[in-house]
Amino acid sequence: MNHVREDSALGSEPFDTTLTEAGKACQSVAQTLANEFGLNSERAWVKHIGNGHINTTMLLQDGHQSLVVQKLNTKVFPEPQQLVENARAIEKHLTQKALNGSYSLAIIKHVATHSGQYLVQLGEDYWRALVFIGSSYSEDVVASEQQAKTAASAFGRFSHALNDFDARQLHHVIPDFHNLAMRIGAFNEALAADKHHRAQHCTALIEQFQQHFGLAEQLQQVQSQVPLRACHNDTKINNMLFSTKDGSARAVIDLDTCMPGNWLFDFGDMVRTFCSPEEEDSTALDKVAVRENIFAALAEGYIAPLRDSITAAERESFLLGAKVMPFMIGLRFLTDYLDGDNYFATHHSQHNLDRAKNQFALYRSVVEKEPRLAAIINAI
Ligand code: ADP
Ligand code: GN1
Ligand code: MG
Repeated sequence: MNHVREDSALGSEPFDTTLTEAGKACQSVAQTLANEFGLNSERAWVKHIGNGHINTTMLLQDGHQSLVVQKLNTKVFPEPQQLVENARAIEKHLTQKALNGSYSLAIIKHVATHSGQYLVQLGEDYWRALVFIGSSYSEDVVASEQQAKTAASAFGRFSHALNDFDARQLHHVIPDFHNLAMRIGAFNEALAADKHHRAQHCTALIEQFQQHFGLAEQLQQVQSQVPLRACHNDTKINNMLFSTKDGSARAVIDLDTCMPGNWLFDFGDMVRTFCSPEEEDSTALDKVAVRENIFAALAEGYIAPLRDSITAAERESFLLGAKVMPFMIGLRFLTDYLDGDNYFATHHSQHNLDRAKNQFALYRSVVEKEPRLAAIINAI
């Protein structure tokens, strides 16, 4: 459980004279951001929160107020302005829904600087601030059927609330984000270059992935039969905040990849991150498998709020999404491993390889259980 108490950063002494160089740099960023976003810079203090792989997320506090501040990863998001415009457009749409009583989750809101900007440039870095959603926690592994249903239902309510949002107004902040054929192309390039001579350490895994590249064609065919939707595109379990009071859903967060897409990807990413009893970088591959009871709870939770708008072809596409997501994210981890770990945050040199093996094991489990999982969806 990634649990951030509102007073947790105050446990550290703000003006510790033994600060390391990195600590001093953090302290100076804290003071500048506090100034920009209207906190008391004399008392400002930051601490890292969350387990995201892309941005650097911190809690900024001054003893009275708390804000989430994020340094945006500009290698991944080369146009941070567009990312903020997308997230703010969704924020406005959801706020409207909340006002007319049709959206009850908390909404991720951007905070403006005193001069009305939503991005602060410090050197080459871009920072933004979000309202801190207190009394909440995120999870990296789903603990129960109830939790799966709660989280999936919240993602379903989010998808439903975006049903009348014109997806075409969103910038393509990462073009081809869920284009498997393009991801296979990127993998082939990384493998041909093999810049770090790492392919020799994973020949068997490379072959296993290669044997299933036909999935890309299957996906293209199914995509031509389902509607284009405004999608979240990163519905992993730690992009959901739960209430510390009663475990109910507080908010859908991390709206950075909201773009036009298909619901099969949002469904599939939930299967990828809810169903395994192991974290996505676990090396206990014998334990990596789809928990069918969790799958059933998430399918029920997600489909219920969409019941009036989902098409038959879309419902049928969900199982393909459940296969594609672990396969595609696994392939992206493997590509990054071959490429020298330039994209995802890693903690050791095998990290992306461990994740790729884990995701392939999960993909295999979805394939093995396909008839039973299809029956579960059909029964809803
Ligand atoms: P990343 O893009 O790196 O995944 P996220 O936006 O998902 O970054 O944030 C990382 C983590 O920080 C989340 O999993 C959550 O635990 C915490 N977090 C992010 N935004 C908020 C918020 N507004 N309120 C409370 N916690 C948050
Ligand atoms: C990244 O930002 P985060 O950690 O929620 C990635 C997703 C992957 C995920 C794998 C912008 O998500 O696409 O599915 O890691 N986000 C981006 O855990 O690439
Ligand atoms: Mg995230």
